[in-house]
Amino acid sequence: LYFFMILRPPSSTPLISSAASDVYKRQLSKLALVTGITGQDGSYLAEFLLYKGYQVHGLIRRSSSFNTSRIEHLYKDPHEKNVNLFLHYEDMTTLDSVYNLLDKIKPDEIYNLGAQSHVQVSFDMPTFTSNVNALGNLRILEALKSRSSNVKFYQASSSEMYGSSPAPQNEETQFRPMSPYAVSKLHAYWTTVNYRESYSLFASNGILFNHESPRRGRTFVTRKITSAIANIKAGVIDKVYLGNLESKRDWGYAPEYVEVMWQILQQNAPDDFVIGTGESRSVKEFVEFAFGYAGLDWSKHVAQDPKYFRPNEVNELCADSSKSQKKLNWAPKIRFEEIVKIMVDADLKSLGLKPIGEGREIIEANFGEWHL
Ligand code: NAP
Ligand code: G4F
Repeated sequence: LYFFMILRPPSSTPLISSAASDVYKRQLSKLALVTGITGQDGSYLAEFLLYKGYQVHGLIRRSSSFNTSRIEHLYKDPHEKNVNLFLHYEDMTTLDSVYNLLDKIKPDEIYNLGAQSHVQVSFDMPTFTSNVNALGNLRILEALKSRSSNVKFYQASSSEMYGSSPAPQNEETQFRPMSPYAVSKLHAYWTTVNYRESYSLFASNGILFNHESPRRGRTFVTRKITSAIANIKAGVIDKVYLGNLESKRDWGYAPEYVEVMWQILQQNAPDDFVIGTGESRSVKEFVEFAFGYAGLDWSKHVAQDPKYFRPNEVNELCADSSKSQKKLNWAPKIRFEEIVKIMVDADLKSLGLKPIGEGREIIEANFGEWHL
């Protein structure tokens, strides 16, 4: 009940009432609207924007169980003083209140991160995936168009869109999507470009390669592995079942990637940017390194189950981020081994086990300020 009290958005009164606009006084430098704020990236982005002095408005969807665990530490009751984070119920499949929200809160920046983001699930739920990912983006851009808005819009595009195009991939590489998820993201990508070119909206795509963290959902392969390691160490399970171990991904560290989302919207002109580390590793390499770091023999604990193989597989993703390096002066700090260490340590700690210890040091050496 306590958590419900502190976390619930102000749902008993209309979120957008005439009085509400008084609440959102523009005492702060800028105001951002974030879809997908309860997800991995949304939660880090909210943290980063609050640190930058933004007032942050997040859309969350109604759920019968808590879906706000990643932003619990950021949320304050709106009746308190100096509240800079506000939550609004919405769903990407309808976005009923998006026009009202734009009128009332007048955001300077919109980060569209809300998505059915699981590739394998998209094969089971293709129309839902498209409704959320493709039409959700279109709903926001239509609203922006109709308001001839000066809002800056960021679209969370994905390296998954490259599909079968050979690595390395950059902004010029042909898209050859291989999943309903990729197709839906491609729709959103092109809608963003199209609305930029047709209506002069400040609308940019970040084409982000895989990025991970201790906040990664537990059904994505990296977190599934690191969480299994902690559970094996704790004696809760003995085996983890995976699918294809041969596919290769370019894995980066999520907190760094939300910083660059913000940077993309601070440019003078809208544009599209590839963001990745330029290093591609197989799922098997992730398994070997993560189990090795935790002092476990992976071959005793990893088995394969055909149910985790996809109808179609993207074999290799590897970013050529040279445009971002040049134009945004962006380069990744945290590399593959370090991400694995950070994630294994965090999962050990969350089960009350002693972390191996290097994960914390890596964060302290590379971050400060907003990400501690
Ligand atoms: P995530 O953890 O799965 O978060 C997705 C967010 O979208 C969650 O807040 C989720 O809410 C919300 N959402 C899903 N369906 C919704 C709906 N119908 N209405 C409203 N909200 C909905 O994803 P992520 O890893 O943070 O990724 C953020 C974005 O970047 C996504 O668009 C993803 O496709 C894209 N992307 C991610 C990566 C990556 O490697 N992480 C790479 C490239 C692009 P609940 O919490 O209620 O589920
Ligand atoms: O962790 P994954 O599910 O990530 P995937 O499919 O690359 O998608 C992620 O990255 C995209 C960017 O390229 C995002 F747009 C997307 O939203 C998401 O964040 O799977 C990674 C690889 C795949 O090749 C998969 O087949 O791991 C393989 N894999 C092997 N066993 C598994 C498993 N993936 C999952 N989820 N679960 C397994 O048991």
